[in-house]
Amino acid sequence: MNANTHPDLTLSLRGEQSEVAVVTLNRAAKRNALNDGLILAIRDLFQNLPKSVRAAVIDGSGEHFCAGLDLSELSERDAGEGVMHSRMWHTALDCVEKGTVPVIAALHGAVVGGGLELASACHIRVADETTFYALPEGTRGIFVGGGGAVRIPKLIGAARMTDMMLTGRVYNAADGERIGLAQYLVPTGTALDKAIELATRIATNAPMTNYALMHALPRIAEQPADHGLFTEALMASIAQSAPEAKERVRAFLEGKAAKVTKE
Ligand code: 1HE
Repeated sequence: MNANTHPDLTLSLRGEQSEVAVVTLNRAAKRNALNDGLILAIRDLFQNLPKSVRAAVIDGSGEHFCAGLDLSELSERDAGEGVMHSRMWHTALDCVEKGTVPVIAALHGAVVGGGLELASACHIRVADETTFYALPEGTRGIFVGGGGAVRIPKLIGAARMTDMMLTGRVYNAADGERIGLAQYLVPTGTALDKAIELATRIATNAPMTNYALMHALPRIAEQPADHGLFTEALMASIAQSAPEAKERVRAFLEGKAAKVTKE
């Protein structure tokens, strides 16, 4: 199924049960720069994913994943409007990060500024060899405003992010994977296929396990250790009490479920 939810955003459902949503930024002529309409469309789409969807992928059409904020809209805002604009991005990218299903970013070409902020809100990043990462906000006299100040240091540390913004440093695909901007590095042109493969596998997990990974794990990371251990115990008990979890464990004990094997 294909649905145009917004002229610059396409939703396509994949898999036998339409369990994987592929969300494509479709503004290649502007390098998928994110204007207000597109950010709101991302928010609306992730708030209203079809019930069949158990995992999602975001990719970009054309030669680049995303050139970040649409700079042509920047000059129109005063300080108060700037705060509201940044908060709008926060809401939209929270719908990606803390929505209903895990989201995988399929990266190629430029992943810059707000494009890197969008990618950072996803749970897994798959990059092909053409990918490059930058935060040109530093050299454009602005600042990150789409949650990057919170999410990017969690991936690469504050020191590397500070360097990217102070010096305009650009990381290539291999170095990006080395420092933690992406978890997978794949040959040119294959990021979307790899992301769909991963999403298809993720969609077979018990939904409560996926939910716990998206919602409990990042919160536990921000709790004092003692609180984190307690939250972990509560989450573990909720997950394992689901009938589906019991069935899966029984299947393994009866020799009917896959073992863990080397790649
Ligand atoms: C844009 C944008 C944009 C391209 N806003 N229009 N982001 C940046 O500072 C990155 C700015 N973009 C670039 O550095 C380059 O465009 C790219 C490396 C991404 C791609 O280069 P290239 O040679 O493939 O494309 P191009 O010729 O530079 O751009 C094609 C068109 O897209 C051109 O418009 P045209 O009408 O002349 O054809 C560009 O003006 C347009 N375009 N990027 C508006 N970003 C929540 S806060 C987040 C803060 C930020 O994200 S700041 C960082 C913004």
